[in-house]
Amino acid sequence: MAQSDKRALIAEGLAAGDDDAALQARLVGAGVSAASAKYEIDRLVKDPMAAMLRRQAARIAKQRWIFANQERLAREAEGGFALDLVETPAADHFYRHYYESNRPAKLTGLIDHWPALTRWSLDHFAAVAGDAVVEAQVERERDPDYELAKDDHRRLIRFGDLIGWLRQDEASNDIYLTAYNSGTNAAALGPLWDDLAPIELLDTGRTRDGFFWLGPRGTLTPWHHDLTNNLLVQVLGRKRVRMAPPWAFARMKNSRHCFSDWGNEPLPAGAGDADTPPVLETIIGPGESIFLPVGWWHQVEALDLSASMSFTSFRRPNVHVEDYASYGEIA
Ligand SMILES: O=C(O)CCC(=O)C(=O)O
Repeated sequence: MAQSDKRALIAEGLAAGDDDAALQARLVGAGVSAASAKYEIDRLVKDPMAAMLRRQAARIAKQRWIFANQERLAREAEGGFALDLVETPAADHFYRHYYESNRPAKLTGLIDHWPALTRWSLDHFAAVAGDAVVEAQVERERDPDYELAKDDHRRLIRFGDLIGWLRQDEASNDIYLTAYNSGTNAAALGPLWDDLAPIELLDTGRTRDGFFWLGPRGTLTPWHHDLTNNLLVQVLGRKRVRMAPPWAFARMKNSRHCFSDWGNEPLPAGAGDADTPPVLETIIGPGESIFLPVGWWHQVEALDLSASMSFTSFRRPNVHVEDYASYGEIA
């Protein structure tokens, strides 16, 4: 085995927290002779990089213990590890028990006053903005990384053409008008704001501060976490939402940015195990919302033709993204 390969194995072992015996087993297991493995390991005593890697591995192990405590406490909570349903939450209750506690919840009664609940339909969208040109995400099915590569999938299309395609009522993940397109679509879809009204739980001074989602049955937003707290509000059709807690980080296979290698895997609701995270699952229908706390992993699937809004305009700064990179984004 080349010296550089041996060094790579040693680095991998040190980063994983191997002690000398485990390092020896790792090297011998990969085909290095016992004598050569011992020679390499003995040299590590004088290697400052090895010492630093060992210290970092110990710190990460300690962080795992902190996460494990959070998991234990979440399971010991009244009702166990479960998703609360809160009907018409009072703001102080919501901020104390969910927003500030970093706990998700399914919320009802937030948008009962929205005209959109009775108005929104494909006919309505065609009537108010059918001739507008909008941006949507397209050709998603040909690309397993369609979310990570979302800039490559942006296209301008006539809103009326998108609506015509949605009228075929085919299940598809190929086309989806998402929050990511909101900047481009602000003017074109401006008339839709006449169908909405302020949500009491949010900062009601921030008008037109929300994101529109429209797609067929079958759209899939893969497992990821947001960099803000997020309120997903369902207006038309149903969506299945699966969520996994931040303390399940090690089981979430986070290899790039805020995405998980679990992708579109329908991880089962329940306690999880050594390899899979605990998962909360619910379905939100018209008038229902889900609070997605910052750092919580989620995956969303449209079960019907679906229109939703999402909001980040809470009565708190919600600025977690600002220092994200300084904590070392996974790239
Ligand atoms: O509704 C969807 O498809 C995805 C929503 C979501 O992931 C979000 O708002 O962060």
